[in-house]
Amino acid sequence: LSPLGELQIAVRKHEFIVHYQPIVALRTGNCVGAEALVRWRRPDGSLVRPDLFVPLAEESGLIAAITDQIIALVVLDLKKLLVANRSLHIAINLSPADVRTARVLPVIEKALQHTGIQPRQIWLEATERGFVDVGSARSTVIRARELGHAVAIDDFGTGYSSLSHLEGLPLDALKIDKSFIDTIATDSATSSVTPHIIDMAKTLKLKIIAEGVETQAQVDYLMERDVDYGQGWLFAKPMPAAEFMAYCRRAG
Ligand code: G
Ligand code: G
Ligand code: MN
Ligand code: NA
Repeated sequence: LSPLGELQIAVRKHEFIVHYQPIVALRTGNCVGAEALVRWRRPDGSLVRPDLFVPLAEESGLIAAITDQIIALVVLDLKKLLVANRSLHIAINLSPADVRTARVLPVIEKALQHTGIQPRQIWLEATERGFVDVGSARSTVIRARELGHAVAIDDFGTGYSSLSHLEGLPLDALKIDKSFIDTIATDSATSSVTPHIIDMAKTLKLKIIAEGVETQAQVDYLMERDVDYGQGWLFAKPMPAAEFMAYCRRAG
């Protein structure tokens, strides 16, 4: 069976699960939400990381069905989280095609009906690749925000977004890619770029989420520059929903 054939079967059999990586307000240490990260659970119980199948899913168009399954899983988990908590948000990753077509917006709208989950509790993340066609991305972002979602640009700094690209987009947040966070408190060439990304995000009035935070030195640097949120192994690795619920109870 080809990799694509296997992935098709996985979609048919709903073999995808979601782990949650907490997003923490740096100033208070409180958990404000999480990013939903898909894993493919093979019949033998092993978990396949998204970087090993999302590209094939995107090329083949299977990503749309996978995204729909993730939306359903996130809504089920958020309903349980609501019992324990109040205003947590979950960020869902959109593929570039989802950003171009806005196809997912009615899917999310329908999934939220009769759940008690507020649209503002669903954040949408898309990498810079999703914003290459600014015209269609812009209408998706506008519509998503009309519906009450927040929209973040993901992995910022790794793609081809320019300031002029972003200026036309009414985004809520920017996630600074881990590769830039890694350079904090080192003297590598890219470390001089990180403060400029932070300044640019502030100029555009975007909330900033630092990805891949691993050390307290990075937190200190980010807090000095008023970065709002962090995500990374220093706080927690991605984890199943039940563990995330327990984490939220501990971390406020
Ligand atoms: O969890 P991990 O670090 O292995 O995720 C790697 C990358 O895979 C993430 O940064 C993200 O860009 C992508 N990814 C994770 N979950 C999803 C998802 O549900 N949909 C899409 N399109 N991409 C995802
Ligand atoms: O959306 P994105 O492709 O950026 O997903 C983040 C990925 O990076 C996740 O798959 C997660 O497992 C991984 N990750 C998150 N935090 C850390 C971290 O602090 N260190 C490292 N090495 N990887 C991380
Ligand atoms: Mn992401
Ligand atoms: Na990211």
